[in-house]
Order: sequence, then C-alpha cells, then structure tokens
Amino acid sequence: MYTYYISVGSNIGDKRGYINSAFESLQEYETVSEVISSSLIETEPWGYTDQASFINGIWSCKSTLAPLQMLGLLQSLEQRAGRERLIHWGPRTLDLDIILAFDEDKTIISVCNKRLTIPHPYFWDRIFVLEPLSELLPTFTYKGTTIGERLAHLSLL
Ligand code: PH2
Ligand code: MG
Ligand code: MG
Repeated sequence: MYTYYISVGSNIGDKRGYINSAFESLQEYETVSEVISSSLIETEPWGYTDQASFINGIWSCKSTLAPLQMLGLLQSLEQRAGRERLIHWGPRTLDLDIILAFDEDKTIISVCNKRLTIPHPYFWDRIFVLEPLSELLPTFTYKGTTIGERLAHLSLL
C-alpha cells in the first residue's frame, strides 16, 4: 500500500467544479481509499504569470497502485475534465500532480523516469503546493528543513 500526496490546480472555467468532481471520481476507485482534501485556496500564477489565478489544494490518499499506475489514473481524471496541453505551465481545467509518495513503512519513494519524477521537482519551491500540504502534513521535514520553515523562507523572497 502506498500513500500519495497530489497537488490539484485549475485556472479555467468552473475551477472548484472541476476539482470537486475529480475528487468524487477518485473516491470511486476500488484501488484507492482514505481520500482527503486540504482546503482549496486561490493563488496567483507562478512561472508563466500571464494567466488567470488558480484554485489549488492537496489531496492525500492510500492506494495499492504503483506510482506509474497512479499517474495513469490521474491523467484519466484530467482527460475527463477536458484537459488540453497547449502551453507549458499554461492555463488548465485540471492539473493533478503526484508530489510525494510513501511506502508502507512511511519511507519516501523516489521515481525518476521519462513519464514521472517524484518527489515532484519543484514542489519545495511552490507556496501554492506547500501551504495546503502543511495542512495535511504539518510536521513534514525535507532535506533537514521543516515545511513551516520552508514556507516562512519562501514568503520572504
Ligand atoms: N501550476 C503550474 C504553473 N503555475 N501557478 C499556480 N498558482 N498554481 C498552479 O497550480 C500552477 C502555477 C504548472 O503546473
Ligand atoms: Mg503542475
Ligand atoms: Mg501536471
């Protein structure tokens, strides 16, 4: 059994609607359990800034699916939300990214291949990920820094 933390984002159309219907769909898979959502927050676009504000949050869940299988499941939920890949980091109806995965003994899992890199390569730099993640994992520590310290640091930049 794996534990996943998934970053969710939307900045087109009925943003909360896309996120909430995908949340309900995720709960319907027999291979997925204990689905929990952080609060959803409105955030300014990061990276490619000439686009609408986002609604962001973090979901956690348990699953028997291995990381690449979970990626496939999340991509099918993005497809159902009409996701199109036009501009890198550009506007999207629904973006579901695996941020972190843990195995049965709570050891962090690393994956690095053409389709998937986890931990997500930018998660530790993004307030829109860390703020909702801190709600679900308030004592998380990465490379010797607590999530609270990291958020304080990023907020001062
Ligand atoms: N996603 C991006 C790029 N920039 N900015 C915010 N605020 N929220 C996002 O989810 C987001 C972003 C690429 O995935
Ligand atoms: Mg993303
Ligand atoms: Mg993505």
